[in-house]
Amino acid sequence: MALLNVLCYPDPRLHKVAKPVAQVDARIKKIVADMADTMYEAPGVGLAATQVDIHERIVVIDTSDEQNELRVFINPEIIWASPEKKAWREGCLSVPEFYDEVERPAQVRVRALDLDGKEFVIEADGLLAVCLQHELDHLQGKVFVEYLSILKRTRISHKLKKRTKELSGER
Ligand code: GNR
Ligand code: NI
Repeated sequence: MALLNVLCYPDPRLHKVAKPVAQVDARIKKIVADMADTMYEAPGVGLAATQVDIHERIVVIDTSDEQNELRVFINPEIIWASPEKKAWREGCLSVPEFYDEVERPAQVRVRALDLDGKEFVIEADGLLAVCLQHELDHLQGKVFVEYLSILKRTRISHKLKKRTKELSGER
């Protein structure tokens, strides 16, 4: 088991755009395993590679109650989004202790590769749809606070900078 360091907003590395994975090989499988360990330890329902400073299109998600249904998405793309929207109270491991409502399409269809490098398509609604869109945003360098007002975002940014400073001073 290996835990990865999760970048904290407003770290500029969270805005890097991830590159597609060329081949699902042992290196990618190791990254996926470490990302899953990191997500479960947090605990979170999803993690994008961008958040652990790996700028490749890799996402892990587990929205199950028992946290025993790991889903892996390599090179994910949203191929359809419903016109119907839904607001959800979102959080992010890179924005600790802040939660706010974001409106997004209620349903999405996503195409990705699995750990065998095989293509699959899933249609999602509810938390899985929210999480997929939240993680795909991370891969584009977008954090959910960018959907909030400038005022809220500035407050969050200041508080997290202060918190990060205090945490590093205590060690
Ligand atoms: O753990 C997480 N919970 C969550 C709740 C509502 C909407 C999105 C999420 S994703 C988040 C983990 C995370 O930061 N993934 O990038
Ligand atoms: Ni997040």
